[in-house]
Amino acid sequence: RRIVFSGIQPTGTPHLGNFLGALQNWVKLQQDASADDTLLFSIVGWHSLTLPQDPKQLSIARRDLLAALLAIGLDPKRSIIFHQDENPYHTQLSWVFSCITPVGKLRRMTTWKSRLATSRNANDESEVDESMLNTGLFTYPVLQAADILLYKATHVPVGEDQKQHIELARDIGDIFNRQFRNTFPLPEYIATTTRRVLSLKDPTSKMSKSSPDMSSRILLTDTEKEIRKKIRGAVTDSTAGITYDPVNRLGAANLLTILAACTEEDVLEVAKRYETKGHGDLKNDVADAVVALLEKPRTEFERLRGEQDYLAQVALEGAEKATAYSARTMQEVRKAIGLL
Ligand code: AQP
Repeated sequence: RRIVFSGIQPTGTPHLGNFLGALQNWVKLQQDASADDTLLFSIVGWHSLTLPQDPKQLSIARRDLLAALLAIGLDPKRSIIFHQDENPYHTQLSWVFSCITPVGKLRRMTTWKSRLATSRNANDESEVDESMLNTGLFTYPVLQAADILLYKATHVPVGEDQKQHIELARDIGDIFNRQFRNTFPLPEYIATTTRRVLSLKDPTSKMSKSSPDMSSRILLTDTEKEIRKKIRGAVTDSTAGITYDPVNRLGAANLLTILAACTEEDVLEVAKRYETKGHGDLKNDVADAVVALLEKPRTEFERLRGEQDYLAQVALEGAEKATAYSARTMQEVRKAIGLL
């Protein structure tokens, strides 16, 4: 019996990277699930606070994200779809875990290291300066471990950038099990077939919701015109012919990755078809494939956005189910640690 858990931050409209790297896989898992399996998909509001958010925009993004999750095909009758911040046990368990997680483990997280790398000391450029970074940025992998283990999840489908955090969740579960009582199964990471989708404007970094450059990402809500324009403007190189070279030709490799993911083919097979073609041909075909892929989610999203009462009802029921489901784990934890 599988218990699947995953989350997404309400830091903006989900993009093609979120969709191909994670969300599409959630829908597949839902389709393939057996009657005994439990699926939990969460909008992780608490996590979004690790970076500054405009409260008004956050509130809208949070609601829209629920509409987007339903629009791609997640079904509240089959999966528990809920706001993490509406189940109080996440932060409670996170605190318990904070108290058994060595600081050294968090310092090894590549997400933290890359944050540090961008935070240089104002007086000495070669020195990193932790003092300007908030504590949440450092400890959010602990909250993520709590998100997962609260439901005793066995499988966690996330993008490859999150793999290390799942390993940390296993470590934390293991520490708890040894120190107190065997409570948590150790969750497994479920990989997606799609590699990281990269920014269309700077293919050395991933496509991201919080990049200020809107043309760097394709939103689930983009119109056909917007999708075509963004793909036409994607950064590629000036070498003739197309090859899949994810080291030296990042822009073209990213477009090939996207096309292969849309058509569910092997990226090298796709690349072969473009050996003698130009970037323009590739971009046209990528645009066609992305337009076709996102058409249904986009229209469904627009429809659901007009159904605010329905969305509120889904959120309420999701939060009730998630809270009820996890209450038992929290009781077990409290008993194990002596706070009952
Ligand atoms: N570019 C990407 N390619 C493949 N997968 C991706 N994911 C994110 N970006 C890519 C996967 O999407 C899921 C949800 O991500 P998240 O909302 O929890 O936050 P994130 O990983 O930090 O994604 P963003 O879009 O870059 O958000 P911001 O800008 O807010 O940080 C995860 O499973 C992630 O792996």
